[in-house]
Amino acid sequence: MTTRKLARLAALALSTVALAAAAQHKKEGVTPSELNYQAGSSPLASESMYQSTNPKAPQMTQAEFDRARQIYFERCAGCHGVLRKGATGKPLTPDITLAKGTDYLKVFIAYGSPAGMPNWQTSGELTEKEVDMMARYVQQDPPVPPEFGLADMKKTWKVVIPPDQRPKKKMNNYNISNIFSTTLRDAGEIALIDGDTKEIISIIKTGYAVHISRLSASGRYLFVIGRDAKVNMIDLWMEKPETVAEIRTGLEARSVESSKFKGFEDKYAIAGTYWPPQFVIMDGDTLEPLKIVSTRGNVVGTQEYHPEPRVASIVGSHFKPEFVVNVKETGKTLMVDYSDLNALKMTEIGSAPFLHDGGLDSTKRYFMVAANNSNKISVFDLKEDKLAAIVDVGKIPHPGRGANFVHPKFGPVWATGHLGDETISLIGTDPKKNKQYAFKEVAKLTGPGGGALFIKSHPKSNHLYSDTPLNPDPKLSQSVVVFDIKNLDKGYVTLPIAEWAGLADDGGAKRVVQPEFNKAGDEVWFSVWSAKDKQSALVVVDDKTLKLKKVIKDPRLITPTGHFNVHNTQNDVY
Ligand code: DHE
Repeated sequence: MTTRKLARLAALALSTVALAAAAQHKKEGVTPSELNYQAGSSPLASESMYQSTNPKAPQMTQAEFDRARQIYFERCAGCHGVLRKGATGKPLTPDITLAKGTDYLKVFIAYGSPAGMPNWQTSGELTEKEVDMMARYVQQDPPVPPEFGLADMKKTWKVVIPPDQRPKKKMNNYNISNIFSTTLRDAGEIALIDGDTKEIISIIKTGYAVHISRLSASGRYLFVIGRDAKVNMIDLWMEKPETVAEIRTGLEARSVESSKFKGFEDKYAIAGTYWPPQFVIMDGDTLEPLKIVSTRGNVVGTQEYHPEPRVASIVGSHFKPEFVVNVKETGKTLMVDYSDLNALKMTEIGSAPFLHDGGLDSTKRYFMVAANNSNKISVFDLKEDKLAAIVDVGKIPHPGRGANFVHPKFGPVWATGHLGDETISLIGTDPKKNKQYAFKEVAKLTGPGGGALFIKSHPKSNHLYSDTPLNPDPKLSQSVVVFDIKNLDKGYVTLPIAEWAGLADDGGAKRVVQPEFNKAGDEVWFSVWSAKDKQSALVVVDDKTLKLKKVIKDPRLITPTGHFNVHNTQNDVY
């Protein structure tokens, strides 16, 4: 038998294994949407990169290489890492991939694996030709994107309106503490919406695929970060709020925050980047970059060196002049003391790899962060700068910032939903009066299914809301569930939010995403998120009656996802 025939037979045998694996995969409930959530598009695709050639790798034309690189950064880098050294997905460096060979790799790319690799070809996402190209591409040396240092940042830094030319007092009649900043993801914009009148105040251009908004301690400045690491600083005191400073802090990012400790209000801003793996502390009035710190280092536990540990969530401590910076792949949380930037002190606390999103407990003393692919919540004491606990929860916790409420039996708890299962974990957060429940998973509620991203409550509300936008069943992805905090055993009621939006029947996904309260805590806002060429909307629900209060529709509301109420974001109310 020729070597070619043998290879074909081997590939066939492998494909049968992979198909069985894919079936098993389904049984385990890993859905394509969960996988695609991690495999979001990276703006690095359009950066020029250094490329070396590996004589042992299979041949590729320059055009094939460029296209494969683009596909890699759009589909694969989120899990396998920019340098292909592995993140939540396996490493794909040539020492591993060359040994496996093109036929073997093609099968895995085409059919996926039970460990979480999507079935790119059988799902129709990639053609057979593209799969072949990707199998050859991952055997080449990984192209390396450039670093992004102080000089690069300064080149992009613009103070549009200098501090001395900005208003000395609020110049508009908006109730700015009840404004919502809504992410218009694929438009690269945010919508500022008046929470009282529900009218759009303005649409502001921001970075590419804008991700989150955060507020300065005073509530005057709004910071918005795009996936391309562009930060916009918007002055809410202006007659018509606008960008007063902007900067690019790297090539890819997700997090921005500002200093909240007494005496340092509005003094500093911070942005964490996915690439390069670093964070930068900036002047809180102008965004001038002041201090850059790399997060490259060793993974907790194995102590192996990781060349690209991404900066995930960041919170400003209310207990010390510190930023709490969560480094994803190394599983380290850095308490960064900003009281003296020249003699920067950092307390590094290891917990578990894959730190992602999280929020504070109701006293703001404890920070709870999902180590998502470790199925754990790490709890940090921000007063003592100590790890308080690591709590086992369900599959792939995804809290957003989580939800705080007082449980009738367990006292104050913080809650998270999960991407990988239908449970909602409640963790006790009161070591003073409810010590026996503190930092333990005290209860599991049953939600409608996996694919949950955000959960929310409010000190004035008796309800707990959980979305499931990534559930493959449209009935679930287009609705939210609500629990009565005083009667959790009764289970949930379902609100058909997308149906209430009354959108055109245009085939849009209409995913219902991210509950967010207004300042008073008597209304909850949701995005109904469809593709950029389809109609989307915002839906406002009356928290007391759970009835529809208002649908906000406007052709400018393109791909709304997250929304951030000024008061609640400024004061960490959730
Ligand atoms: Fe997010 C928060 C990263 C996909 C909407 N997202 C965060 C944070 C991180 C992160 C690190 C925490 C920031 C902080 O608190 O400082 N998100 C990522 C990804 O890496 C990922 C998985 C893939 C990607 O390519 O970006 C991803 N995120 C999404 C989405 O697909 C969502 C649903 C829609 C969108 O707009 O892109 C989405 N992420 C959000 C929102 C928050 C967020 C709304 C803020 C939650 C909050 O309440 O503060």
